[in-house]
Amino acid sequence: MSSVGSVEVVGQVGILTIDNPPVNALGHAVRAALFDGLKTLIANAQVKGIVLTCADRTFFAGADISELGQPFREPGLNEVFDLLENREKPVVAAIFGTALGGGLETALACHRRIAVPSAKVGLPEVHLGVLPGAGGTQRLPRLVGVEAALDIITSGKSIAAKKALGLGLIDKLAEEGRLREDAIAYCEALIAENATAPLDRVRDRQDKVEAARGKPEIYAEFLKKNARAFRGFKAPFNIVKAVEAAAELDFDAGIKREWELFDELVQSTESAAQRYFFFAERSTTKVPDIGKDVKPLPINSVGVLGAGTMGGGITMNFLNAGIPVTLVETNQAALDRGIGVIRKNYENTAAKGRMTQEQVEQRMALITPSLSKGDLGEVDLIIEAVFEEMGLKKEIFGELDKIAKKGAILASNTSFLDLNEIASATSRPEDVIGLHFFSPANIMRLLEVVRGAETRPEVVATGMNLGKIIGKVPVLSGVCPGFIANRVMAVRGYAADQLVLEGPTPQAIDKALYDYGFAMGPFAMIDLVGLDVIGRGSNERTLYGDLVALDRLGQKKNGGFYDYDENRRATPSPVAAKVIADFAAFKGAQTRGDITDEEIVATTLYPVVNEAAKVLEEGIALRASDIDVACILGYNWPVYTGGPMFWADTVGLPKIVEGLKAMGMEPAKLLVEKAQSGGSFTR
Ligand code: 3H9
Repeated sequence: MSSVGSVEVVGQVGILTIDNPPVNALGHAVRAALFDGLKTLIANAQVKGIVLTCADRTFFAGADISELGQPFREPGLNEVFDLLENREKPVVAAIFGTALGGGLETALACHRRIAVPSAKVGLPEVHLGVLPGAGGTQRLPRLVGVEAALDIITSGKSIAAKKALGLGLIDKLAEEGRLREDAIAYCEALIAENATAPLDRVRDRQDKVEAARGKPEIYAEFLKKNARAFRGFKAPFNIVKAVEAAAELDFDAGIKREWELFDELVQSTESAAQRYFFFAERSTTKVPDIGKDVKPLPINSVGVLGAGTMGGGITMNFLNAGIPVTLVETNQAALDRGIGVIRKNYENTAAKGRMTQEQVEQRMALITPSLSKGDLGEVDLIIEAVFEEMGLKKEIFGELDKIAKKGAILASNTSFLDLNEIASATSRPEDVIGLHFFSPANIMRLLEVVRGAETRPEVVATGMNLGKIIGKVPVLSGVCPGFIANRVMAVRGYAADQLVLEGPTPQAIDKALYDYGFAMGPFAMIDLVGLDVIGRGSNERTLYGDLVALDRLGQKKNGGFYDYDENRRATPSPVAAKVIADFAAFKGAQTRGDITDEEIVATTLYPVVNEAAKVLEEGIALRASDIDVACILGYNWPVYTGGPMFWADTVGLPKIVEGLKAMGMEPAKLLVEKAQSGGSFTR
């Protein structure tokens, strides 16, 4: 046998075990080992049934993602599946960990599936911009029905073993810790049964797919119901077509159709971008000068200063992870209000059935409310989440320096202030770090970890490790105004503010960016946030200031760039149009003629690419993919474009350089260098 596969025989049962760490991905070596192992066991006359399983931490977690889109090497999964679906010997998949994608498809090609209760199964290919291309779209509907299959495959979500049993996706639960024994016993029972009954295969089951035959309305309704979630993506549409093929075609024709639809996706830029993002997300924690020998410090207790929206959201992350939080406010009313909001958030989750009341109480019991910073003397990590004002932050850090125990981490949630200046207010700048959460902090997955000039490696490692503890993706940033995501995305806003003075309406600009894939355009966004957040306090005359002067604060009052009806539906605003025209005249802005959506996108997003190149050039971000991860997770940049850097490579760097010059902007040095040398940021 090869180095990744081994066979053994226990009585009448042959056991084929694959061992390909870390997650037993079904790359070429694994497929070859499966093929050889199965052939060996099928040829062995003593063996009457087969158990297929894996070593280490999980059943196959899917095809090897790095092989997708590469030239294909035999044997393919379908050849392996032909052996699994042999008619002589029953094959039982023994599942633990996560049987995902091609891993679950392998299990579906076995005659039976047994899993421990902690196992999870799913078809997450949609997140990689593809569909299950090894029979998943054809076999799953045969087990669970077309509607459940549509839901499972387009959502990509994992299903716990117990639920999978209820759905008919697996056949039996094993006792936790006894998978091998239970799988062998199950296989022996099948061997005995098989003496009297022919082996049945998932591919032969027809009742569930026949029930859906000739019903195109199922797919039309499903697409309509999910129009918002599927917008911009390609994979969900091909998945729906493939599942429809399962109902309408015979199995072999369905497999052929599935492959065509898979192939179309795997060649697409959208899938390339999503696969790039998969690895990009996982590489953020690799910090070149912080090796595995630098151990993160233990975080068993946390203090949060400020119980407002940010402080409350930050607190929830730790409560969810079972870590006690001392939450400090300056007055009782603010403290009560903050804690009330946290409770309400949890109760809403419980009302939706996603949490029990007991879990709500367990989390709430982890909060120690306090009106004194003096109560933070023993916590391992203190996160300051107060008003963005340097004087205030320095005062607080000066106090914390006196209160916090030796070695405690002092973190600021500042979103644009100079962390080094904040750290200078303490006698221990080596223990100071930025932990920049994005609002709503309990939901958004991005955590920017800001490394100050003096932050010690253990403290950086602890910040990066927090991602694992609280389920965020940490991206390391150096110190600069706005750090990575806010800094590069602010440029989109400036560009849009300038462009709106040159003729295109707020709705035209918003529409072009919405169609690009953002959840909303910059003007709809500012109306939602409130114009007063930006429009007040400037000494200069500004567009926002002019709107605020008319008491147009956005959705919350009198409309802003749009007018709103009582259902908050936006319509173009003649008042805003006049304010814009007056301000443009005041600024002497040149009006341009007709402008296409493509030009709007270029005018607002090329500057983002330029700023991102500067962030990279200055060493603020470690790598281009970190910037993409930050924009995708912090600003909902559409993942199927890969983020600003991957997108720039798709557009072509010389074109971006020319575009920036045509706008009168100076392209970043790194951008020019790469454009001239035929280089790229991400490919
Ligand atoms: C598919 O199956 C297509 C088929 O339908 C059809 C084909 C014809 N491939 O996430 P972690 C690496 S598409 C390659 O940190 P965790 C990962 O990069 C596939 N590499 O661990 C990381 O490497 P590193 C469908 C993979 O415990 C290391 O393993 N399947 C793959 O937090 C550890 O990963 C999926 O989409 C892979 N398939 O989570 C499942 N998977 O250490 C994708 C992982 O160098 N995987 N790696 O950074 C996952 O969701 C999670 O990795 C899993 C473990 C839940 C399994």
